[in-house]
Amino acid sequence: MREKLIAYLVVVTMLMIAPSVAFARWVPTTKKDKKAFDGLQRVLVLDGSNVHNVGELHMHVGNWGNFGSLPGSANTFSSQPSAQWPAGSGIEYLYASGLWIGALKSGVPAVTTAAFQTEFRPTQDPLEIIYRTAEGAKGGTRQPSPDADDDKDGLIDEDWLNGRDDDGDGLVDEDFAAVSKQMFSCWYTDDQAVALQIFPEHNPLGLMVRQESYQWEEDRFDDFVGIEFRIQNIGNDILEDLYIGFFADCDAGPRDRDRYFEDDVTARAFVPVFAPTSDRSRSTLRLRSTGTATKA
Ligand SMILES: [Ca+2]
Ligand SMILES: [Ca+2]
Ligand SMILES: [Ca+2]
Ligand SMILES: [Ca+2]
Repeated sequence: MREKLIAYLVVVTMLMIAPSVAFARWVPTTKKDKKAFDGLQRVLVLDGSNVHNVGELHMHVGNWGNFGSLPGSANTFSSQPSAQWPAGSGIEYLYASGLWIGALKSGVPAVTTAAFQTEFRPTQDPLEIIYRTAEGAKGGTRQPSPDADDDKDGLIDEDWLNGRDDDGDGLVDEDFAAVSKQMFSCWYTDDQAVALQIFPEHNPLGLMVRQESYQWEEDRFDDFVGIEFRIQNIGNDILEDLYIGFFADCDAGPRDRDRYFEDDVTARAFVPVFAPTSDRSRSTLRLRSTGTATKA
């Protein structure tokens, strides 16, 4: 019986992710690295339009587990805010970061990364873009509202925002949960053929990641972007000892100053992670993380 593992993680305060690599600016130089970015397929949203910008932290969100805009790079979206705070200041706190997931795959350790190696990717279906919504959107009512079952079919939020008819009722995204003033929704996997072509050493865990990110505009809640990941084992291997983390290259400084990242000082933040529920009978794991740290 294939074991299913679903992990749920909320990370707030992207601005504060521990900067393990401070000014190790990465620019694709080798043929392989350039190929990795050249190989970004059309379903990846590369036009820079997907930026959280209703709060004070303006942050680019990719639909392949990547955050930040890689300022100064040759990418099509590098002129967009990376993780800029306060809004409009031109002060960046991030070059790029990305989701990492490691586990024992049938006893063999394997790790999938979103940065800098783009091993998470959406499918080639043009529907696999990044979707934008906000509280109040049609179909997006959520609990505790009594109208959370938008289509009155007895199920709540059964057709999440992905451009698809997930419940087979002929309607697309007719009942999902819209969170915050600005929400992005997307999904990707770690076993796409293009990732294996570019990174032949990549050993997929067989994961599907559903990602939503949120931002609010009220003064008390506008200094962060919240991100939720729902991670599912869609492969045929049992995954054990699963770890979730982020790679982050936190170049900090005014983006219009040449080599602004060279005077960065690093610090580490220890963010508490706890598992409020664990339903072993369904092989379900829920993780929630919140935390803050200080800027060095
Ligand atoms: Ca419903
Ligand atoms: Ca539907
Ligand atoms: Ca849907
Ligand atoms: Ca709903």
